[in-house]
Amino acid sequence: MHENKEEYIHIKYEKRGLWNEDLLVFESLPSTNAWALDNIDALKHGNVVRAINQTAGRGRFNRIWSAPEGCNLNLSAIINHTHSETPITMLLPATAIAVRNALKEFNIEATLKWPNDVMVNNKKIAGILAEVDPESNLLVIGIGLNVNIDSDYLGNLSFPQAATSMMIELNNTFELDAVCSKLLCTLEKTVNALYHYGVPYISQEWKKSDHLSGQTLSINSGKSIITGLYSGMQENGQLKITDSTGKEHLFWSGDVSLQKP
Ligand code: BT5
Repeated sequence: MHENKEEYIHIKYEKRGLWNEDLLVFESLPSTNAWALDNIDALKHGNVVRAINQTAGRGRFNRIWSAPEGCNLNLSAIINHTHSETPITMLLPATAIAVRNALKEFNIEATLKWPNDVMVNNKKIAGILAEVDPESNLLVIGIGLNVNIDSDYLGNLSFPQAATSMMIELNNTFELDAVCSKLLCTLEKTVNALYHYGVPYISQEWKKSDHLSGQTLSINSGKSIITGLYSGMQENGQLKITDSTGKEHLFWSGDVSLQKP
């Protein structure tokens, strides 16, 4: 393990990760994704790293993922995708579908906003960060799910996109371990389904709750901002939009904002 192993001692070590592999629970880590990537040599397919308190959670493009102590689910799942012919990029939508399915079990209906947001009532409830270790090719899929964050906390952060939590939606607090178990169960099922049925399974499930369906949107890819009509998620995970001249544009990543009708 990496030199920081002495610094962060895991508090639980259970066989309840994906496919019954180890789940490592830490009292506190800066970032579960960063820890997993730093210690990737000691991890394998199906391991899950969870932090009760995540002090420097990160989003895409090194943005900050905020979570007050002990309120949220912060975890990273390790997937070895090297033996599959399905595009690795499909693990990201598969994970979003798994989060949606877990929320459904708590009576919360969510929609999926390409590429990595899970939304409830037009507010972000979860974000996903997928990173690949370049040497082992292991995929680290980080999930941040707002469970017991209250609206005062979220309001003070004033994110560009409105945010919510399970507690705000149902006016109820949730036991984090129960939410974690449910989520790992739906994640395992969804990844199994991807490997068994292939990409069509993910496309079909995505369409059932596609947040962008029928919308005009702008996508900022970092290099350009293009506005157009949403034309679906492709079978490799890319987003397609059609601009006002009829030209089609494909994106691997970017920030999507909806245009007001
Ligand atoms: C994401 O990035 O949404 C990916 C978040 C992944 C977090 C997990 S937690 C476990 C694992 N370990 C990590 O270190 N990370 C992963 P992005 O699409 O770039 O969105 C980030 C933006 O979401 C921020 O710039 C804020 O505007 C907003 N944001 C931050 N915290 C939030 C929260 N708790 N709820 C809703 N929005 C939030």
